[in-house]
Amino acid sequence: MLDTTSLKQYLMQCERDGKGIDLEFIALIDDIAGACREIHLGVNHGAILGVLGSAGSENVQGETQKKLDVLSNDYFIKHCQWGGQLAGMASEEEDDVYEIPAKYPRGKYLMYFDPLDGSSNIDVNITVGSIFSIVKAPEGVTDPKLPDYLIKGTEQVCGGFCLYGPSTMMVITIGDGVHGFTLHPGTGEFLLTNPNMKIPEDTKEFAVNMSNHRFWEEPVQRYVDECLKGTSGTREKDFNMRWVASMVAEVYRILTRGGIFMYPKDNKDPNKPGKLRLMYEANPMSYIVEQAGGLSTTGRERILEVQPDDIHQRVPVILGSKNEVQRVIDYHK
Ligand code: P6P
Repeated sequence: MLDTTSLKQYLMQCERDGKGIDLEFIALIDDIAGACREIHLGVNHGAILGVLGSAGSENVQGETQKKLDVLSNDYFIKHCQWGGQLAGMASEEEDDVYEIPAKYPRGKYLMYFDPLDGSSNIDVNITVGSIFSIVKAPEGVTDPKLPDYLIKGTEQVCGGFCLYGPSTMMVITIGDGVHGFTLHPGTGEFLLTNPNMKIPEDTKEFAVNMSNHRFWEEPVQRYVDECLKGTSGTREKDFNMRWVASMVAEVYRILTRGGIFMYPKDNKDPNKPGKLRLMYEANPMSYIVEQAGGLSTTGRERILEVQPDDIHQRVPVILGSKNEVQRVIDYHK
């Protein structure tokens, strides 16, 4: 086995080096890792455990819930509600903010999470993931209500995701770079296999759901059309395309070899300014991408600067290799 650092050893070293985290935070990450290990087992055993397929219910997003969506949400709550680190949590699968039961102590952090992102892929055995974001609760707030959760992405203490792919990996930032940890299926430890992940500033690979092309705004149509023209157009280089329909898989690929990921604003549903949710998808992923040297924007605004007005609000997302994202930003001006 690789003689590598575990997730807990990495975090303990950060605490000793005064990188702004405390033992309470480390205990919370340990609980999140426990939830992810349990989700890993559900995903990894596929149909064997009878956890695939639809739960026969809808979430607040109006999306049909898969059994594993509901189970993953339960695992996050079960592992994270009792330890005394959280003042409260908000989940994609919960209509309202989740109040920590009175029998448990409350702590100083708020957590936002998407317990199983990309779950439409689960029944077709394609990579899915969990995404989480942690902030400090407003000073002195131990019984947080919705307004207390509406905190900008720039205030995040931590952004992370767990990727249930050919291997299961935890990718995390506490503001000291981005580090990838691979789950050892035998010992259950997350081992540091990808320290200091950096996104190349340039790329030839874009990721977007092309079927929405006619609904996009002009700057995005222009950018993608130029990529498609390749060497026969103004870009003078050919591009490759990917679309996994699982944000965690796309972001991990971009962290590994560069790329630009777009779920832009479209007028398919004028009531939706985008598909992805700010608090538990766009914000944690944007923190990670920026810490890895990339950019993340709505096209008009840095995502981390967006002032939330609801825990389930949606935003357009354009993130990845710095020079490509900057080009899209320039096209919006
Ligand atoms: P579409 C998964 O449902 C998700 O939230 C992201 O992980 C993914 O990038 C996107 O939606 C896929 O959306 O419209 O292509 O199915």
